[in-house]
Amino acid sequence: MISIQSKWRYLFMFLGIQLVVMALLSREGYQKRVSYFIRIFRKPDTTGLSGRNQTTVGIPGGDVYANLSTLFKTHVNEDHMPLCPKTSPLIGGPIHVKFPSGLTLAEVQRKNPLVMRGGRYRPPDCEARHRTAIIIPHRNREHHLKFLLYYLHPFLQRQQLNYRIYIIHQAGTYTFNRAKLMNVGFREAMREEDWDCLFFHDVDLIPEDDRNTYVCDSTPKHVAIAMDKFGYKLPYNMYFGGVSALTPLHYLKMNGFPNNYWGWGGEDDDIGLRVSLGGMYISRPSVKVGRYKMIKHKLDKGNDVNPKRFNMLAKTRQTWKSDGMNTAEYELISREYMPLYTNITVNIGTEAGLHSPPPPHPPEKAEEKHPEKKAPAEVPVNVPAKITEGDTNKKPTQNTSNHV
Ligand code: UD2
Ligand code: MN
Repeated sequence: MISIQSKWRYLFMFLGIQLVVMALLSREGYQKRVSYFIRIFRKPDTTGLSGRNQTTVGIPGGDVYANLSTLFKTHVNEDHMPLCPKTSPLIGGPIHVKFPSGLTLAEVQRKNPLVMRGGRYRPPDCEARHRTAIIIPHRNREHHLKFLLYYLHPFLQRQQLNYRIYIIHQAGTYTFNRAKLMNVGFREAMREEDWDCLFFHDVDLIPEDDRNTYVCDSTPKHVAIAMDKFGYKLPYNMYFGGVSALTPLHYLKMNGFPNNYWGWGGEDDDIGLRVSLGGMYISRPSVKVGRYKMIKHKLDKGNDVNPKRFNMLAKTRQTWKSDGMNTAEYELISREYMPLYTNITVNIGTEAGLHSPPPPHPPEKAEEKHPEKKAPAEVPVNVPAKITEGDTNKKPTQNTSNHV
């Protein structure tokens, strides 16, 4: 016969086991289902802002514009503005990224009424703690730029940053040079304002989590750590492509980025190596937070795979001090203050310099045109390391689904 006391004991044991199971399910990623059951027993949330993370406010439906409208109603005396809180109360969690058809720049502008000419923003109700410049190398990617602006502006506003978006547009049709454009962006942005952090940002990468704050760390930060194109994993330890964040001091310590990588590939590994050569470490956000969706695309015309990249990478140790920010030569063509960004158009010349005609291209080896993705090389993050082929042999982006 079971006594009343032991009945209670069994009941408590049963409830305890249920709690443990729920906790495990929640840890394994079943938060949605578990919180659905929890919500059945809880009073309805009257704020409409309940999040999946207790310490932050979630974004209803993952909509990047969800809670921004509260800002527009704020009126504060500009002379007596309080410092913004350390963690913005507007920050949510995961963002649901999709690419609405028919989106126009005018629509993006309409949805961001507090963004000033030149893509400039300051929080209307508090003094920002951080001043961040976003530097985007660009040519012929207007379609991607529109989607990036659509997501980036509200994302940065929710983080209560003082920011400006710079598009560094390579003039002409000569081979693209991503890293040199970053050097131009650094100098032109710093000439304009005393930024305390610079984000170097591919035009086709959309952040997928609000908690990925666009502020600098005490060491150079590689931000795009988990991308859909690499299965939301870091492809290899020394990887430094996509999005990175450096203070002006970090940038100068590593002599900026290289100027001599023309075409696709290698420059990101050179930059990663420069961090170590400049005596610094790479920091990263967690894989949960540093998530990005890349708008799928083909390899661009005028950005063929750079066949010299392995030879160049083998020499970075010898070249980094004589090729970089200290030798970046360019000709500024125009600076335009567009409604959603500052457009800097620049002539960066060719391998032969700013004004001399380009040298004839040597014929490329057939396999260089479509290098196969190899197993990523394991190189410890903090140790200056020899770069091997595997590091820079990420397959250049080919046409796939999700193409917009
Ligand atoms: C990878 C890296 C990228 C860079 C590149 C090699 C990711 C997510 N990114 O990108 O950081 O290291 O390999 O060079 O792995 N661009 C233009 N117009 C052009 C060509 C390039 O605007 O005609 C800009 C644009 O901002 C683009 C970036 O350069 O996002 C990188 O070029 P990509 O997107 O063609 O190269 P991808 O995706 O393989
Ligand atoms: Mn890309």
